[in-house]
Amino acid sequence: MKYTECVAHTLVSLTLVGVLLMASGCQDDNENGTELTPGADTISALDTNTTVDATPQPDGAKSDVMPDITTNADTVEPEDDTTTAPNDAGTIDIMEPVPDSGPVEPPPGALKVTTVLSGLVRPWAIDFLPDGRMLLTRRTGDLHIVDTATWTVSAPLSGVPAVWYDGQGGLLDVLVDPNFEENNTIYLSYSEPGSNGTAGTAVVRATLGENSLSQVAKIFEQVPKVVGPNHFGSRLQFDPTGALMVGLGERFDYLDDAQTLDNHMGKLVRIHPDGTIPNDNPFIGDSNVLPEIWSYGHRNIQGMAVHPDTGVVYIHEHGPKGGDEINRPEAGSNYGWPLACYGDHYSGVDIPDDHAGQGFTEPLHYWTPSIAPSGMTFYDGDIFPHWKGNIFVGALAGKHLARVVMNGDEVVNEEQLLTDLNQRFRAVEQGPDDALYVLSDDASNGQLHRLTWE
Ligand SMILES: [Ca+2]
Repeated sequence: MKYTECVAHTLVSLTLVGVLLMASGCQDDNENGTELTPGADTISALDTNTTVDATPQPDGAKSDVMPDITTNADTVEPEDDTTTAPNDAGTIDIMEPVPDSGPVEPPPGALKVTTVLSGLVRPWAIDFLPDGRMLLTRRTGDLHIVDTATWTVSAPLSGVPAVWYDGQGGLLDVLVDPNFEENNTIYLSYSEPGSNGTAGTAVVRATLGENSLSQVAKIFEQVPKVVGPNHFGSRLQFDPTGALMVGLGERFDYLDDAQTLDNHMGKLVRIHPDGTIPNDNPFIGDSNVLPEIWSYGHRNIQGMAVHPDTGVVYIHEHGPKGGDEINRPEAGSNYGWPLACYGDHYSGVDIPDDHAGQGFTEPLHYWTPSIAPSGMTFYDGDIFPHWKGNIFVGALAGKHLARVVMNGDEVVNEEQLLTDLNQRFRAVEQGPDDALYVLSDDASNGQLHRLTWE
């Protein structure tokens, strides 16, 4: 069984629309925008075509910046669950990724970049519906349905919860339920306003209509809500058992809380799609630990992807000055923040690199200096046969799309794509047409690019 993120095979007919290249100037943590006032909400599609060709680079030897790591088999063994579990898939086999037999030669052609949407105000996430249409969130608090045949963006849907739109907060990720054709259900993560100027990440599930959401139900709320505009995470994915994984941030000023388990700061959380808690979570039965917690010691999780062969969830998270990480979170594991990091504090204060020696789990991969990763997908389509199994990660401060080459669970090479566009890349997904869709982050001219090989 494949756990691909997009299962429909509607071939979208593309009306090519234009591009207006625009550097946004946001650097560092890399995330903080330079402009927090919502811009005009007009979304326009321009009428010129733009393509960018790039010469592929061979997948060479392993980079010398990567740590030597040994990965273990994932130990998830779902047990009988007495809680309500609408999507509980029961017992499954979780496999290790199989090492590749070797690099696949690129087919004739080159990377083609077609800009299909422009003028987006603070876009944040995309996901595809089984009929080929696309959902688009904007941090302003707006959810749209995009007709991918005409690249027409709908008016904002009603029914979206009120969001705390400031700093890095607002409407964040969107995820389509694997059984959407039966239940019309989607999930949204967002920064939820609290009392006295506080905020925290929350997740709702809702029924998607043409113009509105209905049956909106909050299924998770990060506690405690705190003041501060940074590090809300967040990304959503389903794990191989049908549980929903919620990747969170440590809310920046609360970094030490990433190491304590009575809060949701810097945690990866695992819940059932209705918000109940799986009874095979790693800390079930420990009264001192919040039972939603799957793993901890994370900093700011803004990427999450499902391995196409194993169904296992991988994440990435921001480091501070260096030390962005890719991890394959295992039940109950501690990923070290803020006690271990391949970067250091912004002040220059050292943070020990060594994870394993301190009892923490080493990352599969890290970036020093930081690229400020956001968005993540495995590629499993036929347009890029030579990129099958690669991980694609958007880079905000790094202003490129990272192609991370995997051999089994080992990272063996990396290539920077789309550097010519000079844009902050917020999200990347594989579409139902097997193209890669890359969303750029901007206060007024966010763009969606369709990547093919022609
Ligand atoms: Ca360090």
